[in-house]
Amino acid sequence: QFDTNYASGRSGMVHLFEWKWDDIAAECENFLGPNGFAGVQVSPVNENAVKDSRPWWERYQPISYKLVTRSGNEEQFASMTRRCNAVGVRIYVDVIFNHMAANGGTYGTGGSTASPSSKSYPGVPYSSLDFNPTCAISNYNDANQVRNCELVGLRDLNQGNSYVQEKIAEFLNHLIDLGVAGFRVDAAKHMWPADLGVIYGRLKNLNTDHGFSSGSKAYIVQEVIDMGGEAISKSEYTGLGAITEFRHSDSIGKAFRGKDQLRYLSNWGTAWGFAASDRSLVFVDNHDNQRGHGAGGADVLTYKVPKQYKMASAFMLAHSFGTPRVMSSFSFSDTDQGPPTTDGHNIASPSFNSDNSCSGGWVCEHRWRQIYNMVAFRNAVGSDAIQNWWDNGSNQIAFSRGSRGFVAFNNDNYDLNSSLQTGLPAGTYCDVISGTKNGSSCTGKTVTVGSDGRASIYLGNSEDDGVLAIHVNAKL
Ligand code: ARE
Ligand code: CA
Repeated sequence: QFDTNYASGRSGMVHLFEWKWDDIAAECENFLGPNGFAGVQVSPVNENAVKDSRPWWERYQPISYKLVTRSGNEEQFASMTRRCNAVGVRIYVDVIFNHMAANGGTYGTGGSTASPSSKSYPGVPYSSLDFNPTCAISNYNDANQVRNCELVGLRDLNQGNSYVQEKIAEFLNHLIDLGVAGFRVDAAKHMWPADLGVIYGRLKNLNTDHGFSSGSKAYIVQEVIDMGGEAISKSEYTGLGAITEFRHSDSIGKAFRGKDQLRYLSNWGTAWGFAASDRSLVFVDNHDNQRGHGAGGADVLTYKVPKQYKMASAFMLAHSFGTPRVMSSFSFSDTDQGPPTTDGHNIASPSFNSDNSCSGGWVCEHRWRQIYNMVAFRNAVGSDAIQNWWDNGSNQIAFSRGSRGFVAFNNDNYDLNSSLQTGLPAGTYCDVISGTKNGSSCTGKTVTVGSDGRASIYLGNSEDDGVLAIHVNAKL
């Protein structure tokens, strides 16, 4: 099912990677709700194996379906969904049911014990009968192996088994009862589409007590990495729901790193090999490929390359293609490193600076003006089509969204200085990249649109941000 269940007038999902439930609830009320964000992808909610060094990836090793993790317990989770839904922000849970913890994962964040070496997880309970025979995935050209063997040693559940199906459906339905709007299905590529169909078919409608209209179904985005050249293709999954479109991450990274000219982005979308717009969850980076895990490779842009990252994020949010997800990271130098903690174990809360940005080890890309103001841009332009495409024949491009918004990019090593058709009504607009509209004034650059819709657009190549954006709600 691929309707996001967003509240009307909102867009933009943010992945608050490793945040605690209480902090997410406050973020919905204080920042995401007021700034027009539509949803939050949260880190895994169910009990995971505790690893001594507390790496971020321990959360991808389930021990049971009890809702106790370093992010909080069930009561805190329930309070978060209630508080976020109350301000129009939906919650999407990263659910892991391809596998259980690998060898070494003997106790969990909720106090359960397990014996992965004998495939015993009493917290569910699962026994060896519920798993596929032990074998390792080494060949992605063999679909049977990818689905029936173990991903990096993680004990592989058999989703064809009716008891396993029942336990998974119970887990997901419990989350639906608690008010979630959908799921990110981890490692979906490693499960048979037919088995997923059975499991999704058992899901309840969303909980109307949380403001969902009756008959609403969970949004499902399946993690299927398909860069081409392997046995498994995303088209096997797009009938069931949306997929994570990794080619978008790869292509947008290459473009804004200057490995592809920006003028080629004029046909951005399925012509680039992406799945259909409503089946594509799109992102610049995700929690894996920002640190060299998963797929996307060296060209993926992250917060570590801020100018290009902001340009790529602005392009993704300004463009009509796909359902965009903004990554919100903690800063890291070591790729295994977990989130900021108070004592090596308990996750620390973010703190906030007067310019909205975060401190305390949290990067909070979603609190960068250039990013949250583009969520507002996206909400302002709605479903208006891309029009007035312009490029200079290389890396300067611009387009409008109907007559509601206009955006320009300069990735050349010389200034952009042109009179361009913005599609907008005459008036003076605040550039929401260099500043913010504040009452009747603008803290950044202004752009004057003439009665013919044209404006003189200047974007110096040495400016902090290589993008300029104006929209009808930022008219002065
Ligand atoms: C950790 C250790 C391993 C150890 C294992 C078991 O790092 O050394 O063997 O534990 O003890 C995350 C981390 C893993 C971590 C795991 C469990 O990334 O490093 O293992 O948690 O703690 C494939 C999958 C795709 C997967 C990526 C990472 O297809 O589903 O690999 N992504 C999801 C999550 C991850 C998570 C898991 C799955 C597991 O987003 O965060 O792993 O739940 C080609 C293929 C891709 C393949 C890619 C990389 O591109 O097309 O399909 O992605 O190569 O192999
Ligand atoms: Ca599997």
